[in-house]
Amino acid sequence: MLEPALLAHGALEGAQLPPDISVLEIDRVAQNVVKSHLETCQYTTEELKRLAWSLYSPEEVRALQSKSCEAMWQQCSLQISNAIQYVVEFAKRIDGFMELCQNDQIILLKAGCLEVLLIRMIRAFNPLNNTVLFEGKFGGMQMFKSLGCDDLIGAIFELGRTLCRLQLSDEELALFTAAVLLSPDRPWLTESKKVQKLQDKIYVALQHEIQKKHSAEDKLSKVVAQQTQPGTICNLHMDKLEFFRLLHPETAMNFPPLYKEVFN
Ligand code: MHQ
Repeated sequence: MLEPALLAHGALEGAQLPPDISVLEIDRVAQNVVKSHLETCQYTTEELKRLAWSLYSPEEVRALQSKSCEAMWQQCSLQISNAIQYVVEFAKRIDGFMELCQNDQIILLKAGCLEVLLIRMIRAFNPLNNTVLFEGKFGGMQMFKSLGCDDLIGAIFELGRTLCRLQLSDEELALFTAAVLLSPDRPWLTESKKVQKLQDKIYVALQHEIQKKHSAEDKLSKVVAQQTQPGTICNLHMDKLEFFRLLHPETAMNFPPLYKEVFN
């Protein structure tokens, strides 16, 4: 028989609010998280719609492909580092995050920012032609050939396609990425109970948001199931980075400070 306590605490089970969380509080959490997301999402939906038309020409793609591996890593790490700054700002604006001890803030950001970035990517990913925004224009995965990480890039594009199929709204994306950031199971957290409480509220808010628009489908479980995939990609990225560091220590030394701090 199933343990009743386990059922009651499963993030995916039922829509009941824990007795100490009011509907009002959940609304406040949702509003804060969505506002924080919209203020820090780097590109507005309108901007992205306009940009979707500017594709790299075959010549431009060839030029990217003929770059050295080092130059391309440098360029990518700069873009990622920029985007991470927005994720950090997003975290800081989530109610409760800044009240965590600094140690835990750093642990959550280090562990979660690439995952959040990869989930945010769906806003800048076009599943119709399999292109992603890179330095102001959209291009396919061939763009990144000179990195020599076809498996990593393939996994990232695959994730883009899978997540796009969920057709998440900005509200859902905001709450989902906040829940990923506030994962209480990150190693070395000192106040994981506090993080758990914040994440619980966000999950309840996400559940409400999903119920608003979608007639009782199991979208939440699909959304939550995706959480493992970005994690796998993050490990793959760490492997590639480690390997790259061995081959090109000088270039790796000159990576943007934020990128180094997050991934060292
Ligand atoms: C953000 C905007 C944004 C900015 C940068 C790890 C490695 C060496 C290569 C985009 C990965 C290459 C990234 C730049 C490639 C998959 C990376 C390089 C949403 C995410 C997005 C679009 C990043 C997506 C992943 C990109 C293209 O708001």
